[in-house]
Formats: sequence, structure tokens, C-alpha cells
Amino acid sequence: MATSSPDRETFTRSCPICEASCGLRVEVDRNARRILSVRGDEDDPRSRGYVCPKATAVKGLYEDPDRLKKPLRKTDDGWEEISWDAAWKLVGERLKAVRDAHGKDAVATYIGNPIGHCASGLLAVPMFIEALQTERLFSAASMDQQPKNLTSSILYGAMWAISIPDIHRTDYMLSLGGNQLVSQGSLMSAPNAKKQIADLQARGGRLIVMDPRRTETAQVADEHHFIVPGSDAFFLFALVNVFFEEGLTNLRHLAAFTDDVDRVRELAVPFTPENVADVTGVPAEATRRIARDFAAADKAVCYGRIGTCTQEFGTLASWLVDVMNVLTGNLDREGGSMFPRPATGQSEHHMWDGSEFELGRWKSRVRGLPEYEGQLPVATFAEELEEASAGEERARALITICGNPVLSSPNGARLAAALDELDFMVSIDIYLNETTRHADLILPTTVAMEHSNYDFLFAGTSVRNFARYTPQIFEAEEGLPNLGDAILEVAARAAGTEGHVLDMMLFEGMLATLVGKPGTPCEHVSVDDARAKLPTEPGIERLLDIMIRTGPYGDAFDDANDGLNLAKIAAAGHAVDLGPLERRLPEMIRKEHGRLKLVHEIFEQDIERLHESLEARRQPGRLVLIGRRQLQNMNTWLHNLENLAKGKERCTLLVNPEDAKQLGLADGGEAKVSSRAGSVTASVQMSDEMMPGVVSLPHGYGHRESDTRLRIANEKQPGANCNQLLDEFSLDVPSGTSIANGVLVEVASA
Ligand SMILES: Nc1nc2c(c(=O)[nH]1)N[C@H]1C(S)=C(S)[C@@H](COP(=O)(O)OP(=O)(O)OC[C@H]3O[C@@H](n4cnc5c(=O)[nH]c(N)nc54)[C@H](O)[C@@H]3O)O[C@H]1N2
Ligand SMILES: Nc1nc2c(c(=O)[nH]1)N[C@H]1C(S)=C(S)[C@@H](COP(=O)(O)OP(=O)(O)OC[C@H]3O[C@@H](n4cnc5c(=O)[nH]c(N)nc54)[C@H](O)[C@@H]3O)O[C@H]1N2
Ligand code: SF4
Ligand SMILES: [Mo]
Repeated sequence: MATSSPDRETFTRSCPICEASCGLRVEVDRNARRILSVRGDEDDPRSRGYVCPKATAVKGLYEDPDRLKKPLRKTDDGWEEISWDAAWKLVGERLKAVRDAHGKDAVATYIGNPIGHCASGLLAVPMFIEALQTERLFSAASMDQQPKNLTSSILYGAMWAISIPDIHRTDYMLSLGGNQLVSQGSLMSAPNAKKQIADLQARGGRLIVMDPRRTETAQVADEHHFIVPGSDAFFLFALVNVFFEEGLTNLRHLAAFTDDVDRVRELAVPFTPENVADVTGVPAEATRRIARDFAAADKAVCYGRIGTCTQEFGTLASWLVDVMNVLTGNLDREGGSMFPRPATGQSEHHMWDGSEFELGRWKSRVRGLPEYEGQLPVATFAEELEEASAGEERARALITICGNPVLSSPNGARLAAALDELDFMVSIDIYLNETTRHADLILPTTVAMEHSNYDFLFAGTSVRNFARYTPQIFEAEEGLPNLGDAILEVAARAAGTEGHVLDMMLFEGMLATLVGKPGTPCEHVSVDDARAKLPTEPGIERLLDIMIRTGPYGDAFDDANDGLNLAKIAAAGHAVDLGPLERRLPEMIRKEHGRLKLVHEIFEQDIERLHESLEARRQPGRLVLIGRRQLQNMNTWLHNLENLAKGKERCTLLVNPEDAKQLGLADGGEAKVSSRAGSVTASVQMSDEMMPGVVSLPHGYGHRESDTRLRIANEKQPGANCNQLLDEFSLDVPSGTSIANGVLVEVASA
């Protein structure tokens, strides 16, 4: 939405940096192609003017002189800019050559986090996967929410059927391993987390935080308890144990379609609060009281995030979070944990193709780790590329898509070396950074103001239903594609065709699947009638319009219907509020039997591993590392913006003062942190925020290569790459997720 004056126009848009997706007001001079200011949009119904410091990245990225705008090809004399035609031709030749000589699995691919914030990218990925057919697909998911995806696949039949805290209506929120004040809420998209929590408390509600660090969120919570990293499954089992022992379970509406409650009771028997207290660090009385308070609250919600996912028992902890909500009848209930309903329809039951959950349809070549949803764990990435590990079976080419795995995944040094063994590497990325410096070709894409967008993924994780479209403001530079077009073009060239062919296939495929589908409001609409009402231009608009019109709030291609279409959402100029979360079970369950079966053999087997780890965890003197996020960072990639990189060194090792004393560390001094995988040095920051026996380093740092183009990052916030300490062999076994929290380390003065 624009207010006019040729050299000073204001547009509203959604912030594409984190899940909160706040509303922004951006002032621009379109003639001069300049962004004049970026502020919060007071009229946005979701964020009401709130923004965090990272909102300015919309301007910073657009203006960053280090950002790439032309394809860069590596030559013996360094990088050279080449034309787009030459770039696409090169991609086609090199990828096709590898596929012809070594087969489809010789082309590996890695997809990083920013794709989640980009509709064109998200919509292109299924076609990209279809065209490449590679068994070697890696992504940031196995460093992130994969345990939650897996438990949702098992329980509800869909990886994104993740329930979200109904923070606006709850009385009691038990939050484990999330730091909403900094992350702005993840798998609970909610702008202005601080206000959401204050509102909860003003209503008389309470927030209880379980975290090995007294975080920013813990400081505003009603209770904070230290918990030993990786021990959440023990703690949650102990709460479940108390529910059964004290007769506190009450499944309410869920009882009619939930199975295996008795089996859960049996499984919880050994985990009494007293039995696990020394392992969790939570006193038994506190555990018992939390169980009683949770069960007594009229509306309660248990929620877990990164700290409960990227740890030794990520799957069990993620599962037990849902078990807590089920046993107290708080799943799919107001004020509990509920399933969002995005307007684009991806969570509708009719999107289910009838197939049941399967894990391990293929395995990684070297270690035999199972695929999940078509992906292999990023922990196996390096070895699948190395001749020494994978021999003739190794991948010879790699496509990276907005990811920086050299810094974001375990043992980046090994991965960096493996990247140099490749015959061909192409990176779709806006920076020459620690990962893309290994590429033969870097293909940049447009940034926020140069393409249109739609909040596709995070409308599915929001605490209230909403729909939002963001228009393009600036023309892109000549040839510069948006992320989705670049992905389609790369896939097309590898398959010997061109991007527009895949774009058309995507469009026609979507029309054929969604229009006229039996059992939907569009059952009697013909594909031709629908096509006549859609934008004719290629791109995301016509795809989104199909999804929205056929979706749960859609107009079903009927002009007399007051339902939604893309034009109506765009005309709103802000997020369109679609109301509070509503009940969706059991209709949403995508299973043959349509029942919520709480126990699966995958959980049963892992509980044996949980039992086995009890004794190991009782060893005294364990020192473990956890991560931490910071307001000015976004994983590895915003450190090159002056106003976000300025200030004190941020990549410090937080150490409890008692530990520091024992380890002989001085505040501000250098420490060497070592693990089985490697070692890094960092300056020590003593802090009683830390649980004794736990140290913390933020991730995303380690900007230390002189041949990148990250002038500001390298100079102002180089930091240390904490992922050098992460071991590619330490996994949450069922989901293949890497352990980033609870890594055994030794620390000494450097
Ligand atoms: N130790 C530890 N490690 C972690 C985590 C942790 O908590 N602890 N967290 C993990 C999590 S949750 C995640 S999501 C991953 C993230 O892991 P990655 O996705 O691998 O890393 P990012 O830093 O998000 O990388 C973003 C890349 O995309 C590029 N980029 C940014 N915007 C655009 C764009 O608009 N277009 C294009 N083409 N490129 C763009 C950037 O230049 C950068 O190269 O890190 C994981 N790593
Ligand atoms: N400013 C900023 N915001 C971001 C990001 C960012 O890099 N910067 N990244 C975005 C991304 S990609 C994601 S996935 C989200 C993540 O969103 P969050 O999960 O909310 O983010 P974190 O700050 O990593 O919170 C994890 C918390 O878990 C705690 N923890 C560590 N180990 C354990 C454990 O074993 N048990 C328990 N109970 N707690 C533990 C840590 O101390 C930390 O406070 O944030 C998103 N938002
Ligand atoms: S909280 Fe996230 S979405 Fe909101 S302004 Fe900050 S970075 Fe953007
Ligand atoms: Mo993430």
C-alpha cells in the first residue's frame, strides 16, 4: 500500500527476517532507488508497530556494497563476473555432465533457512526435487526442528502439523528450550514476544521457563528453573509420571479418538521426579509442583523449541511436549496448543495423498542413516562428498540454496575440505561467504524490496491465523532472478530444459490438483474457468491465487462469494487477521484410521536409549556446551551490516563464576574450548545466568576467511565457529538431528 509523492512513497510490507514476520512501513525514493527509512507499522494487526533492530536489515541488505548482483565464476585468477546467459549455460553443462557420468545421486543439494521466509523459493522446491531426483538432499532442518517434524509425522501424519501455543488465551505456559524475547518466538510466530508475555501475566497467567541459562525470557518469567542440557525427556517423563500417579490426567475432548494412554503410563513408571532429579537438576518437589500446577490450570500449554530439539533426546522431548498437552486435554483446545490454519490450504486434510508415514525409504551411502521426508541428516553431509569415505559412490556436484553450512552445521572444517573435492559447486546466494567461497559459480538473487512475497510457511506457525501478501517495490537489476526462479532455472538446466518450462508445469500441475478436487468447495469448478480468473504472468501470484481461492477461506473462484483471493489480501495492505486458532482434530489427522495413537515403536526404541543414558549422565564433573541467540544476529548472515555488527564483541563464552574459578578462567581472558570434534578460542564472560557445569557460545560466527566478501563481518564480529565443537557423529538418533546443546567440552585458559 503506497502513499504518494514521487520521491517519498511509503509502502507497508512484512519483515522477511524472522518468523514473527512483523509489519513494516518502508519509505522509499523509487526514482533514486533508495530506501529512506524502515519503521514498525502501527496499523499492522499482528505487530502494532513493533519491530526489533533487525528490521533495518531490509535497508542494510539492499544497500550492502558486498551483496552480489551478478553471477560470479571462479577462475585461476580469482572471481569474474559473467553474464546470466553464460551462467545458466555453465550450470546446465556441468550438472548434466555429472548426472550423465555418475547418476542422479551424484548431484547433492543443501537448502538453508532463508528459504522459509521466501514464498517463491518455497513453492519452487518441490519441483526442484522432482527434477533432480537426488537422494542426497540436505538442509538446515536437521540442525533445527526436525524432531518436531518427525513426531508430528508420527502422531498426526504430517510433518508441519505442529501445534502452537495459544499464548493469547492460556493461563499457564511451560516453555522449554526457547528464548522468545530474543528469537521472537519460533514455531509460535508472534511479534513482540515481550508484550505477549506481559499480557499473559496481566491476565493472571503464568510463564514457567526451563533453561540451562537464565535467559532474557527467563528473567521476565514467573518461574525459571535450570535444567541440565539434554535432560528434558527425563523431566517431561517425570511430569507425566506425576499426572498418572496423582490421578491428574484429563483428556477431555481428546478421549474420543486417542489411543495408547495406558502404554504411556507404563513407560513413565521408572521416571519418578525423585529418580531423575540428579540428572535433570530440577528438584523433585519442584517437578511435582509444576505437574500439579499444569494439571490444575484451566488452560495450560507445554511448548519446546531449539533447546528441546537439537539435543541428545530431541525426538523424545518433542513427543513428550505433545503428550503433556494431550494428557491434560490441552491439545487442540483454546488456551492450549492449537493447529493454525493457513489460507493457502497446506494444512487441509484433502492435501493428504493417502500414504502413511515412512522413514528410511533410502539410506545415506556411508553411514546408512535413514532419509526422512526425502532428506538426509546434515551430519552425514561431508562424508557423502569425500572420496575417502564414499569412494566411487560419492557426490560430485553440489547445489547450495541460501545456506551457509560451513558455519551452521557440525564440523564445518571437514565440510569445507569436502567441498573442495567436488567437480562442480553452484551456490544460489547473495554473499561470497564461508560456504560460497568453495563454489565454482555463485548465482545471486533479489532481496526483499525487489520481489513480491507471501508469508507462506509462518502463517502455519502463527499464534493467530492470518494472510499476508507483500508487493515488489523496486525493479530488480537486469537478469537478477528471484529465489524461486533461480531454483527452477538450475533444476531445469540440470534436466536439460529451461526454467519457464518448469514454472508452467508447476502452474498447470497445481491447477489440475487443486481445482475440481472432490470433497472441496471447488469440486464443480472447471480448470478452464479457474484459469480464466487467474493472473497470466508467470510467478508466485498465480500459484498463490489458486491456493487461496481453493483454500479454507477462499472464494472458490466464485465472484459472488465473499471469500478470499490474492487480490483481496493484497488490497488490505497489512496482514489480514483470520481470527484466533480453532479446533482442528480429529479431522486434520492424516492417517488411515484417523485416530491419535500416542505411542509408536520409534519412541519405544528410543526410550531404551534414554534408560541407558541415565547412568552416563550421573558421572560427576561433566561440563557441557549450549548455544545462544542474540537480537542483532540471524544465524550466520547479518554480521555484514554495519548497524547490526557494531558494538562490543558478542561471541563470548558465558561461564558460571564458580566454574570459572575452578577452571582458572578470568573474566575477559581467553579460553580454549575443546571437544571430541575440535577446539576454538573465545573470550570469557563470567555470568551467574549460567547453570553451573554449563557454558554457552552463540552460533553463526567464525568469519575468518580473507577470501570472502564480508568486510564488516570479518572486521567487526569475526567470533569463533562454535560448530567446530559439534560432532557429526552425535545425533538425536530417531530424527538424525545434530546435537548442538549439551556437547561435552573441556575448557582451559588459553
Ligand atoms: N551450534 C548451533 N548451530 C546452529 C543452530 C544452533 O542453534 N546452534 N541453529 C541452526 C538453525 S535453527 C538453523 S535454521 C541453521 C541455519 O543454517 P543455514 O541456513 O545454513 O545458515 P544461514 O545463516 O541461515 O544461511 C543463510 C545463507 O543464505 C544467504 N541468504 C540470505 N538471504 C538470502 C536471500 O534472500 N537470497 C539468497 N539467495 N540467499 C540469501 C546468506 O548469504 C547465507 O549464505 O543454523 C543451525 N546451526
Ligand atoms: N535474533 C535472532 N532471532 C532468531 C534467530 C537468530 O539467529 N537470531 N534464529 C531463528 C531461528 S533459525 C530459529 S530456529 C529460532 C529458534 O528459536 P528459540 O529456540 O527460541 O531460540 P534460542 O535462543 O536458540 O533458544 C533456545 C534456548 O534453549 C536453551 N537450551 C539449550 N539447551 C537446552 C536443553 O537441553 N534444554 C532446555 N530446556 N533448554 C536448552 C538455550 O539456553 C536457549 O535459551 O530463532 C529464530 N529467531
Ligand atoms: S522480530 Fe523478526 S520479523 Fe519482527 S522486525 Fe525483528 S527480524 Fe523482523
Ligand atoms: Mo532455525
